[in-house]
Amino acid sequence: MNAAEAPGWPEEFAARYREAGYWNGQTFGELLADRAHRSPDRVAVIDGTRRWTYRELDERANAIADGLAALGIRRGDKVVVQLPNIGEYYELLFALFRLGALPVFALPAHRFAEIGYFCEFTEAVAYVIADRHGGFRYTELADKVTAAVPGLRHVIVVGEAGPYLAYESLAAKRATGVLSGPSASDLAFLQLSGGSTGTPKLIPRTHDDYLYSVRESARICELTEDSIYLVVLPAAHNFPMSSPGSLGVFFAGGTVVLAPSPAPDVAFPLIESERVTITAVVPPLALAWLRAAETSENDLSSLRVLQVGGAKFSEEAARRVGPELGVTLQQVFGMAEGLVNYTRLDDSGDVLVSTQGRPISPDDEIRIVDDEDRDLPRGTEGNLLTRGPYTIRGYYRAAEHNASAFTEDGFYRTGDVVRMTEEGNLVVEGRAKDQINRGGEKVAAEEVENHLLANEAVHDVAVVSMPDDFLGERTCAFVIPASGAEPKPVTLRRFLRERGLADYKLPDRIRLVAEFPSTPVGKVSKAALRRAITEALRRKE
Ligand code: J2J
Repeated sequence: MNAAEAPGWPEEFAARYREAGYWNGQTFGELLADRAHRSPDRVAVIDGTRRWTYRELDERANAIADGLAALGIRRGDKVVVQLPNIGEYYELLFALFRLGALPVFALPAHRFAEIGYFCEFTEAVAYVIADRHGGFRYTELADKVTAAVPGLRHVIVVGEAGPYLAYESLAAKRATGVLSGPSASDLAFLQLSGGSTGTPKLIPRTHDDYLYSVRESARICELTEDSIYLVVLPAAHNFPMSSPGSLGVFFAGGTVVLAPSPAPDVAFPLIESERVTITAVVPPLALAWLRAAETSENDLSSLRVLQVGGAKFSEEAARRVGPELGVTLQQVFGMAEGLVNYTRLDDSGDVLVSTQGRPISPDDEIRIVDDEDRDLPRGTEGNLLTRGPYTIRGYYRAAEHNASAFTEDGFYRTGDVVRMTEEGNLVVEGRAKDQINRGGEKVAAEEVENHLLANEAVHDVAVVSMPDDFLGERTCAFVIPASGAEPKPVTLRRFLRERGLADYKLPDRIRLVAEFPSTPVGKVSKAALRRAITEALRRKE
């Protein structure tokens, strides 16, 4: 991988991280092999009535890796993976890790606009889907993607493959050549950034750096062979994958249980029947679970830790978690770019409910600065910058954006506004990046704006967040119509859907205006627009 594609750590930092034992030279493929050797018969994955022991997961990963190799998929190739929470996801993940091919993690909610872009931009050789899920036919999406991206050589389908290649047939294929696996300093995958730019950014993570964060997360969350982790969020999201997530559980030798939906009527029975000990949710889900637990007859007593993260969890709701669910709340403030903060399980009640925790590593460098990058005194809120052994030094193929998203000495500008408490915990106070956090789902304002600007009836547009009791924030698009046009919100929303934008990115509200308020330097004042919509909501307009 050349440095222009994915900027790595300067050699002096890499040497330091190796010396400290953070980067220990193990790959994810080796991690699974090691587990399969040590506890072959323990259950690694549960998906409905299907179970995989560590030995079975290991063997299947090898068989699938052989099948992929037989298709000509090689080390360094990109494979867009868009699977729901099913066991095959982990077989495929480890198969790709072993080959050294890089999964590009898409979410099940993504549609043509996102998938087409990922395939094109990464020059992906394959796209892996389930035939259908949640009432959506992914094979139809694949028809559009293959027509638009000629370089995509294979579509691999779990389930009814139609004209495409059946995932199951991969396990029967045999590779002809010898696999040359990756080394730990190679990229392991490309993860999605929540983003604030017109096109989604991709995050290059190595085996070395990611595995370090996974091992330490497993330790901080006190995972053992007896841990049973329920995956309720989309399995490919960074939180349920690595904080400590499924990979942390595999490291510890515990069991991963897949929930097909996060709804309490699906998740609660699974917690009861599989004796789940830990799970991770976003704030709106925590609220939904708190409400459902009031009347639920399910036995949730096995659950010891409820992790909440992805968006700010209100202190009021946080206070209810311990007493009402009988668990320890753990707040997690993380980002796919790297830095992850946890409240520790033995922190005092006040720290658990009122802070978002502290970093994983003693070598996570934290700076809280003003708009001129000057360090602020402890306790003052400011922009969070970070650098460390598992935080990237640049996005994948994004040299221009990297110049502003990172400082010259390699600190990542998180776009989060935080303060640090006396005892060193971070409290998220707000956001400086142009992004809407819809209950943990991130929407880049500029991306939605660009799509709306493609509509003839739209002269200009500004997308901002508006407060929402349940999701924390929702999306509002202010639109200046083209002269003579009067676009209807439903028409604009349909237009976005037809362009293949994921549903969660569609504006919850669209307001037509004649002009935008501006800042003293003449830019659109998004702060004034946010105030305007907040005020209108308060007046119930
Ligand atoms: C406030 N904002 C938060 C929190 C994330 C673990 C947990 C979450 C993510 C994640 C992750 C927040 N309070 N507790 O990758 O490994 C917002 C911040 C942050 C952005 C990152 C993980 N937890 N956020 O959410 O890449 O704005 O990762 O910069 O999706 O979510 O989003 P994402």
